[in-house]
Amino acid sequence: INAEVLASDQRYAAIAATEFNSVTAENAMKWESVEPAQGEYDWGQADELVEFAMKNDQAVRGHTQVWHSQMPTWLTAGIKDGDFSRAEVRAIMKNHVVQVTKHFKGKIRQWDVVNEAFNDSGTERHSLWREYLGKDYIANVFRWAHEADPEAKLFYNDFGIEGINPKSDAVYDLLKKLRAGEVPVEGVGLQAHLGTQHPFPDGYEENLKRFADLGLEISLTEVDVRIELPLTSAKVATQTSHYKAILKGCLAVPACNYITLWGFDDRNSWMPGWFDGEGSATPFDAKY
Ligand code: 9MR
Repeated sequence: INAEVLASDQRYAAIAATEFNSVTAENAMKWESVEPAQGEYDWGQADELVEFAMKNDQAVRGHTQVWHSQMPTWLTAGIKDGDFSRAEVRAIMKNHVVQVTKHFKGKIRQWDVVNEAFNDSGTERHSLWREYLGKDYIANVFRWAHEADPEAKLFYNDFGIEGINPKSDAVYDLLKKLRAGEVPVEGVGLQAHLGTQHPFPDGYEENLKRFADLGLEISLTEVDVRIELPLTSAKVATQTSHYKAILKGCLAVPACNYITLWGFDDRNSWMPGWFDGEGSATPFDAKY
């Protein structure tokens, strides 16, 4: 859910209120949104979304705490300028995870805590976090979040890990290791940003099963299926088939029990802004 659109567009709000039993903030819970200046929190939009969800009897999925993108400038610029020591960066990170988790304690039952920590090749992404906090940062983040709200289910979330490939192998290995070390991670989020110009991810159901066998819950967290415009009936048929396949595989594996669309309409989807000439990715068109 895009918080600005929710506040300004009645038709959008009406669909959001009636068609879904769970909502996720597209941007409103990200670090740059909630802590725009160091120590100064702005929960406004995020809280409005939570209220909206409560009013409509919906769950709220938390997205996202630790990511290399959409970090506040005070932090990225500060790190770049050498304003913070390694220990300070660690303390800032811990504080962020604790504040955000606590703020929504009891309201958010599932959190995409760590987002996109791997490259497509399966190597670790060289984010600031990896660089400043060292190899253990992911495990620590889950521990901090769990301490702040022991009831929330904590997820690792990434894109391109729907099928079996080097990246999903790497995520699998990480989660296996974390589970064996009793790190409180309970689920994996497969974003599932698909496109009709690509074949459906290879080994999808097998991949779901191997994560399930680790004792993890699986969520599809950001589903959309983009099309290279203009639309043709063949492309739309492929889109239908991708949507069906992603849903069917999830329904076939009991541990896969949560599906979130990354936007529900082509009017407000992130898609056209990011992929030039592509769109029509969501169930509702630009006229809702
Ligand atoms: O949809 C989000 C868009 O409005 C933001 O500008 C963008 C910034 O990177 O993030 C988009 O959401 C991303 C999500 O948080 C994580 N997975 C990829 C999503 C699409 O880029």
